[in-house]
Amino acid sequence: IPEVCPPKRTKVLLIVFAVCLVFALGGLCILGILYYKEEFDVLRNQHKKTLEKLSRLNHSTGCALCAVHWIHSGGKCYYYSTVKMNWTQSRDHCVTLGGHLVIINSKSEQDFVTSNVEETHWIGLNDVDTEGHWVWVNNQPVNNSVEFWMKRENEISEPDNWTKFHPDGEDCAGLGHPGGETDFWMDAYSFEEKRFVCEAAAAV
Ligand SMILES: *[C@@H]1O[C@H](CO)[C@@H](O)[C@H](O)[C@H]1NC(C)=O
Ligand SMILES: *[C@@H]1O[C@H](CO)[C@@H](O)[C@H](O)[C@H]1NC(C)=O
Ligand SMILES: *[C@@H]1O[C@H](CO)[C@@H](O)[C@H](O)[C@H]1NC(C)=O
Ligand SMILES: *[C@@H]1O[C@H](CO)[C@@H](O)[C@H](O)[C@H]1NC(C)=O
Ligand SMILES: [Ca+2]
Repeated sequence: IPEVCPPKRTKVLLIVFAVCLVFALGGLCILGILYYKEEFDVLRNQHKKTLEKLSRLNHSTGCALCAVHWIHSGGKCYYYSTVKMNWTQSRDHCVTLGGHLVIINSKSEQDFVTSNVEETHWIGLNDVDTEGHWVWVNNQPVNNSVEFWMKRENEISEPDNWTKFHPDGEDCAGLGHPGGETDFWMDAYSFEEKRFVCEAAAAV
């Protein structure tokens, strides 16, 4: 009687081959999963970074743009100088940069501007033209309900028009004074060299 079943050796080979195939497919599967997982992680990272960028933009600008080195706040751009100049040079330098010495119109603007300074800075306020009449660089007088002159308990408050070092007195305003706190306005000699804060409209 002829043998119809395949020989035993062939059977064994087939089984071994099948087992190998299963292992090979499994390996491929794992490689594929690892590969896609890596791709997925890269994509997920990119997505996360993009979201962060968007959120930063959202937060920092509310669709307003400031030039490089200028900081956005409340629809305006602010520039904190690293160089020191006297008041008139500071005023002119802000104009050269496309802005003006900072004009402080609210408590929140005062808080923002002072939050970024750690030493005395010029602001856009002086009484050069009329003694005792403080005007901003846009010729607007100081609003008496929005002023942040330094107050002293039992002594004269700012502006005190100190004449100790110069007989003309003090005609320009800055945040604080050299070596002192910077949260309030003080008058100072216009020829003093200080850092300064410029302000400009934000591009929308
Ligand atoms: C950006 O702001 C808009 C409106 O306030 C908000 O709907 C959106 O979710 C914000 N996007 C991000 C990425 O924070
Ligand atoms: C500041 O001091 C100068 C020099 O003494 C004086 O001419 C000027 O009137 C003073 N200004 C004020 C507002 O007191
Ligand atoms: C001064 O500031 C107050 C408070 O912000 C405001 O109500 C008032 O209109 C301002 N006055 C002038 C003349 O701008
Ligand atoms: C500021 O410095 C410039 C250049 O040195 C000078 O011409 C100007 O008179 C100075 N201004 C004051 C107020 O000292
Ligand atoms: Ca003073």
